[in-house]
Amino acid sequence: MPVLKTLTKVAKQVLQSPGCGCRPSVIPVRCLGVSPRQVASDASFHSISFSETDHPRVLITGGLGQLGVGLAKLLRKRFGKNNVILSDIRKPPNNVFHSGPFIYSDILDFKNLREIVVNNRITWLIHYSALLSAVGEANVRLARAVNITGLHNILDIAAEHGLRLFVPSTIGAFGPTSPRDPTPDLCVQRPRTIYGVSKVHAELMGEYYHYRHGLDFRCLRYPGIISSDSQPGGGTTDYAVQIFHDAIKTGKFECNLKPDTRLPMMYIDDCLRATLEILETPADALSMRTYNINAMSFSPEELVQEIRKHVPEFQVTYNVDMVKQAIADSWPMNFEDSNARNDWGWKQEYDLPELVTTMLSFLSADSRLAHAY
Ligand code: AKB
Repeated sequence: MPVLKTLTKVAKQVLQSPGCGCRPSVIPVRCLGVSPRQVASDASFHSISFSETDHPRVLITGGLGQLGVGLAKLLRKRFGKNNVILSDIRKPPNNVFHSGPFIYSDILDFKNLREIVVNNRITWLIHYSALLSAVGEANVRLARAVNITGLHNILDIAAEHGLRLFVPSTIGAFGPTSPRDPTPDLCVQRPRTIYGVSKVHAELMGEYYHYRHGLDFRCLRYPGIISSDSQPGGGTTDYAVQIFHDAIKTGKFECNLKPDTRLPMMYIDDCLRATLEILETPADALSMRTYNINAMSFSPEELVQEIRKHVPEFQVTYNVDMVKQAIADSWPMNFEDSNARNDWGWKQEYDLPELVTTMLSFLSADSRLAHAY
């Protein structure tokens, strides 16, 4: 057969291979010349036999952000303390350092990452390192490096070592030309932030590696996440976390979004449970690789009203941050997540009243403790 015909046949087979997440149809990554780093050593192509009954060995990148410590806690309960390694480039606080394995890992350093994966026999990689929407706009170069170049390292390592890879995406992966109320899984995605662009890139690259190389890529588009014991860093939805701290500490809050800015939101426990659930779902139950997940949707004025049911004297003023407002105005107001509900039974436990009660009771218990010492 002429060379061109053979190549066309191989390409067709690859493009048509089912997206089942299993590895047999995989053409070894090194043959495809995806990355020169991947031909460096044959030793890195030994296949890892990971049976579903074994506990996974998990690495979490960006572990000191809003979600890493909470996810590590949940996964350690399920898979054992020493099977879940948190990593970051920052120094961990004492409680994190003493709660389980923690190591330094820089996602921009390919060799460092590969060494960690090999030495610790990692089988699942949760990739939380990223610059969020508002901070990304203030530092586009760094956001591009961390969110795009860093992701390329993660994808290559995950493909090379047969890892299950989870990368979060976000409501920020949509833009002003997407349907906003509700936003379905599949629609126009033209975000206007570097964060959003990098997340669409991550969704597409992960799916491409899945269909082309059999990478077990899994992705959830998170709403704004609200947590009591960890702070977000540089997002547009951060107001919905800070408002609880200020309500408890000072009874006053200055909001940087307009009162009627409606965005999808979720309590951290639901977010972490959804993440574990999609990671544990058998590959053949997943009809897609990137899912919206939804829990609730509210505006600052609706959140304030709910908080006032518990803190009646709570005072709120509005001082709009134009950058954040423009970002929020381009994002979904409501998320459509029927695929997640149908494919793997996703269901949130927290609605707005439950979220507010939980946040206020956690934070007031914390502040009572702080005053007691
Ligand atoms: C942000 O506001 O940038 C994040 C997000 C919604 O992805 N919290």
